[in-house]
Amino acid sequence: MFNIILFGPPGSGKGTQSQNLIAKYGLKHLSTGDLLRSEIAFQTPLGIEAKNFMDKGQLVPDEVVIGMISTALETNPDAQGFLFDGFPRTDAQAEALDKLLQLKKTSIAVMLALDVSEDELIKRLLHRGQSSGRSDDVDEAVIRSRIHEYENKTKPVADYYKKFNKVVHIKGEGSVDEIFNLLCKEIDDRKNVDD
Ligand code: B4P
Repeated sequence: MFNIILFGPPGSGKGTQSQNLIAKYGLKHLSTGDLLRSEIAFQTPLGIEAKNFMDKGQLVPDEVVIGMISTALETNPDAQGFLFDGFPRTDAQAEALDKLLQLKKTSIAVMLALDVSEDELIKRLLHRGQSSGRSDDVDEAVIRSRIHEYENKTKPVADYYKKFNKVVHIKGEGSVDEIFNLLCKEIDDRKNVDD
């Protein structure tokens, strides 16, 4: 099994690059943002609770997202590997993920961290907000709250994986294809060792 975390601030290209990466490597894509938006669309109790946090640009409570990931891992026993997109976003989520993967006798191979400037993030998200229908992309104040949450709670998660020498920083500005090629090179280097 080969498991990757795609890491970075909101708007750094995680969702965009995930689509290309899962197509190339046959990994199961687990995006907590997508899972939460699906719960919201079906108006489940979990979705109604999560929407309150997401609309303010805040992180959803750890127990909610950890439960969702745990279920997703259980329901995909035959996956060749997982691409985690937008998860883990706190130290508690990272520790929970390690335990869940240990139960499956596997671990994270690499955390690929996309680096993008704050001005570029805001520009991208406001642009997406014009067409995405995502309420958290429309208001610049909400976007700034998301970036603030990232700086305070999510960025330190990279330190957790640095202890195990698993973090690689990738320049997340440039064309989608250029960034994709940089990501693939890092994955191929590690996959060849793993195979
Ligand atoms: P997510 O759904 O994870 O969304 P995101 O981080 O805002 O965006 P992403 O990074 O995937 O978008 P992308 O850059 O691809 O989270 C939404 C919310 O859900 C969070 O704020 C939080 O409330 C909640 N949540 C999710 N996971 C959670 C967790 N684990 N714990 C707690 N709460 C959680 O795309 C952005 C735009 O950039 C797109 O329009 C794209 O086209 C464009 N773009 C991409 N690459 C580009 C490039 N190279 N050049 C120019 N534009 C580019």
